[in-house]
Amino acid sequence: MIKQVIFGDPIDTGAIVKDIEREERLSEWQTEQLGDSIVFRCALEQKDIVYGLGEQVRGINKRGGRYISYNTDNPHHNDDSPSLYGAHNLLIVDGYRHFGAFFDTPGKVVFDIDCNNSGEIVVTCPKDVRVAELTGDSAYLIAREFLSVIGRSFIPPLWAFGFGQSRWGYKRKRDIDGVTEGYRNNNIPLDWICMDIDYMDRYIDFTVNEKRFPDLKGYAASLKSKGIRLVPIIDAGVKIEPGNATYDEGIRNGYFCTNHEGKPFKAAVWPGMTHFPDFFQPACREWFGNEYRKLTELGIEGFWNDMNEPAIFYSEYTGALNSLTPPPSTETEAENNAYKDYRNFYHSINGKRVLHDKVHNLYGALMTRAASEQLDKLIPRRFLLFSRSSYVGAHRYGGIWTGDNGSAWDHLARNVRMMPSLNMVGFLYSGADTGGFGGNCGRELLLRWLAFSAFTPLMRNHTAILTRRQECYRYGDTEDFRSVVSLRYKLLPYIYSEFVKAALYGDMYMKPLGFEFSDERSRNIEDQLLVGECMMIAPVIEKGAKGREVWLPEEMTEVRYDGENFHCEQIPKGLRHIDVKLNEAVFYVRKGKCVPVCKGAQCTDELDMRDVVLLGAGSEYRQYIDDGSTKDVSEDNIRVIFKQ
Ligand code: MIG
Repeated sequence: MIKQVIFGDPIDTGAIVKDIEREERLSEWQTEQLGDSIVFRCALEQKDIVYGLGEQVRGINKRGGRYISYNTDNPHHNDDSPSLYGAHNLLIVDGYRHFGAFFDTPGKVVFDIDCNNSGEIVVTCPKDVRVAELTGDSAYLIAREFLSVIGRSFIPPLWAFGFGQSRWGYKRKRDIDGVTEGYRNNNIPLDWICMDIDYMDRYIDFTVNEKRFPDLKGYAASLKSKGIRLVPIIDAGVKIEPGNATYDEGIRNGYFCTNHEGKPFKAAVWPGMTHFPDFFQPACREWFGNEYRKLTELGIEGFWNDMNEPAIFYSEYTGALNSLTPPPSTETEAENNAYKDYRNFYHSINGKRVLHDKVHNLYGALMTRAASEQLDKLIPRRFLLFSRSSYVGAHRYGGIWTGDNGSAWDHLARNVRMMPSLNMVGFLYSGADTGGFGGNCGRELLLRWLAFSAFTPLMRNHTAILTRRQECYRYGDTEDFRSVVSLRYKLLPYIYSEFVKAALYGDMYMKPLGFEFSDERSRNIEDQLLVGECMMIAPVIEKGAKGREVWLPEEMTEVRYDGENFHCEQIPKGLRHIDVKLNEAVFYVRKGKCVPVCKGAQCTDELDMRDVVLLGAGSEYRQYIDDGSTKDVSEDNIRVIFKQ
């Protein structure tokens, strides 16, 4: 069941696309207006688990923490950082009773989830907010109800489920050639390579540095013939550069955010001083989205949108170099320059001037929407698009990556815990910077991380400039890497099919164990996940570990891929210790189910997903399969295959 209560006069965020019945008051939450805020409270039982919040720190169970939805660029985040790159204001309480709430506002929201041992949740929102209240028989059913009102997930093409390699600092064609050769020569599969800001002319959006990337069109075509796509980055800020068409058109049409005096707001990002497109204006969205044409005309079919919180180094008001100040780890410290600047510029929303701070969390989501709506017209096939900043609703337009993390074991663990939370709020196509963005990634960490990312829809190795080279062929003996990345390709018939079915049916692709199993052990597991309807994974996320403990809530088939063959073993319900070598990824096929695997290939263009073998104790599998790029995604493309 879902109903909504509207407080004040909230702006429509676009998160909810279905009509929901309106009520006067919430059932589970006490409401109190305090000045410009509304505070919602509810008491928790001792064993209640609190799910939700999508891209956030700490556990799958959010209990015991304080979190702030206020999209922030914090590359040095840890479990006490209040804010990350997205705002996903859903909570689901799971215990004797099951209920949830979505706090739908583009402004700042503070969640205190039994942080002071008060035994209650306290949510502080701006006074204009729409609250959707959910009830149901289980946390899983509540999540599904939520997914049913926010609309269908973005579905990228098949190649976007292949492995992607990225690094900030591929400066010229030669660098990309090196990556292509490194992967192909070592027989490690690869489908796409990101182009970071270095490909542009002085970091100006929609330009290409012709000296360093001559004939990008020809280059993109020749790479594509080898089964490799180029995926360039687009930043939010447009360089102030009279004579540049994007800048000139933006100025001429009043498409940029404005300052206190009503002139275009100036802030420094990578290109130097920029203006920010006012994505709240429909005409601006259409214009900016159309600019991607300058790259789609060169054969580009995938993009990543960055710096769209928006990240600000300094502005015409704050002056100081913000990126060099330590990142915020508490709310008060978080009063950095970017936060001050969010009160220094305005949007035009339905003809009204609105301070950015009030609608901050929607900015990145609207950039995604701008790009997606036009790419849909520009490209006759499905395209890849993923963004750093997001709000619920953007999941219909693109995927997300979880922003800047670090080459450290706790970031791998956080990646594992974030995935099911992201799925609850619709972001099925998501993943983290595998191997970690900041810092130097060692061999063991990269292999363990790849063995987890092999199951996430977005599987991309990405790292920052000046860090250790992180491509899979740079760590000596490449055999282990070949084994782990090849497993991903062998599993693509399953991963792709489960992803698309989850999108079609408004379901989650990755789930906490507690969504399907009600025993206390399953409810409290933070390092095992359900993947699709038929699989459970138990990634190794500890340094130096030779294996790990695995909880099987039911009898399952344990599957081990050693680089050559799959080995299956029936395992009874219970606790078990497994050894996991560095070249392995162990997964479990659920009771009575099957997982299809194929032969694998160096790229998805060469993958035969029709020729599959079923692993597991079940007798059939319902496989979604298409040409990998048709926009006509429907249930008609599901076929039932039976075990031989
Ligand atoms: O200020 O484009 O999160 O993935 O490599 C850093 C350079 C800007 C931040 C992104 C990261 C990207 C980097 N960008």
